[in-house]
Amino acid sequence: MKIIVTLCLPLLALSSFVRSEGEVDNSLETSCGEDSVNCPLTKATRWLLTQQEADWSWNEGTSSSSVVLAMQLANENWFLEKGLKTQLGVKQLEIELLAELARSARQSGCDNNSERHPRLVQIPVGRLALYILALESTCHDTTDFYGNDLVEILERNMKHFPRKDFNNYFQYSLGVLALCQSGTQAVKLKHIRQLLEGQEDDGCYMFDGQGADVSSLSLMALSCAEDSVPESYRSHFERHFNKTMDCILSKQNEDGSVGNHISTALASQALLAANVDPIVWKKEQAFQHIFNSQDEDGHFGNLGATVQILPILANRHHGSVKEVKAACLLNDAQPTAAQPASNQSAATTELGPPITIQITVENSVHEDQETVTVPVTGPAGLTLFQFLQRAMEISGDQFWFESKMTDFGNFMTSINGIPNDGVKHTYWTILIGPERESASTGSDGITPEDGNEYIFYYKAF
Ligand code: B12
Repeated sequence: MKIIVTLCLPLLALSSFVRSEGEVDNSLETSCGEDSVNCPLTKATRWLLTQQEADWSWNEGTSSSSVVLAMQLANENWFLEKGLKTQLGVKQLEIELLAELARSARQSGCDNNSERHPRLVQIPVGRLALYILALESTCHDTTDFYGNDLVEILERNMKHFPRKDFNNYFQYSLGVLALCQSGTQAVKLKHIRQLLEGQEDDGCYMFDGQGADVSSLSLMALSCAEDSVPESYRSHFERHFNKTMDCILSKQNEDGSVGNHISTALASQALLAANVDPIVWKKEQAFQHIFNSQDEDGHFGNLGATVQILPILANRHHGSVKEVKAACLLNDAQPTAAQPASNQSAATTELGPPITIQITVENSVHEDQETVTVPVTGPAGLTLFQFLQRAMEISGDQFWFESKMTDFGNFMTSINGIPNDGVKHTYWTILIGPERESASTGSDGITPEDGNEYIFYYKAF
């Protein structure tokens, strides 16, 4: 019970701080109030803790950094209270990064006898940035991480943009957020310029779609880097800063939403980071929209959605690591009592009678590529991803695919030998049914019903 109370404390503290500034903002209290067990923040953090695996990682080691970051943004005392599972989770994060650094050094032909060169690190920039943010939020010195200067590595790796695995401004913004909240905390003008260069005429960014996820990350990064902007560049900076803010605000609907619940949470974080008046961005409605999307179990659809939404439930954003770090200095916390038991018995899905679905592969980029449709039969209750695996087993050379694990589950990286191309920006997307509706989640999050059709559509962005 102790942890529940603690988790909600930052909310209460923050809302009273805001009130002391003269604004009345009850939205967070409404969400937690006296019933802290049911407050969205508590429910979400408890769910994330149930997702910790037997080796103390999250999502096969893919998501430990984003979970640790989100947990710390939700409540900096999570790490400082020194709960055993928390410490093991953070140790696991360190091991994962050390393993990635070692793998990367090996791939670069760097063995134990040669000097490790930071330029050779091959961890994608977005992932490295998330590691740095997670480590910073848990009181690590990222300029000396077991002898590695992660900040210098990040700087060097941000030089070549765009390139494979580092080709969108969501990742670039994460890089800037990490630079801005680690090391000397100064962001070089070239990084700020690059972020502004990515803006389209309306202030939005590529891949924003109906939401404004990329613009939101960019605005958080720009807000964080604002202090590094030299006077001579300030008016240019402000013009562009305001354009991105306008992009986000222009996408907000009457009910406070900006695209789906994830986009709404990121937009809210961005507008909070940019100090926009909560009345202007309909904070209460936006929060309500986010709360309404929460599952009984506390998650927001999947792990990726939950970690991205969590900070705003604590009235924080991706630029709040600086604030969270301040607690490291006051680290005289006592070891805590037990943490809530994590429910490691993964929910098992009941499988039903056999159903048949159609999987269509359509290529709008290479027109000579024939459209292929493969029927697959399997028990109701399997996810679309599991149907895809079956399709690959039974269809001979008609259908095969490759995927990689991410915070949001399995991401299709190649189908029938055609890979996503991050340079030409041609990618596999998922459309559903005769209406060809764009899927709102990936193949792990979709549970097909008999007769459903899924179109894997290769298109240029
Ligand atoms: C850029 C982007 C894309 C690009 C990725 C290529 C590129 N150049 O980077 C493209 C356009 C290909 C894309 C496709 C899709 N995307 Co997308 N994408 C994003 C975005 C804006 C940023 C991702 C990123 O770079 N993260 C930063 C890095 C550090 O993290 P990362 O784990 O390495 O990122 C990789 C994965 O996120 C992966 N990825 C991207 N989208 C998706 C979606 C799913 C379901 C999965 C499993 C993985 C995945 O690509 C990233 C780059 O390699 C996010 C926004 C967000 N809020 O996260 C949406 C987002 C992740 N995408 C989303 C969706 C729904 C899709 C699609 C299913 C859309 C569709 N109908 O086809 C497809 C996935 C199809 C597939 N192949 O499996 C949703 C996921 C929602 C959910 N509840 O699961 C998000 C959150 C947007 C949103 N607000 O709804 N996406």
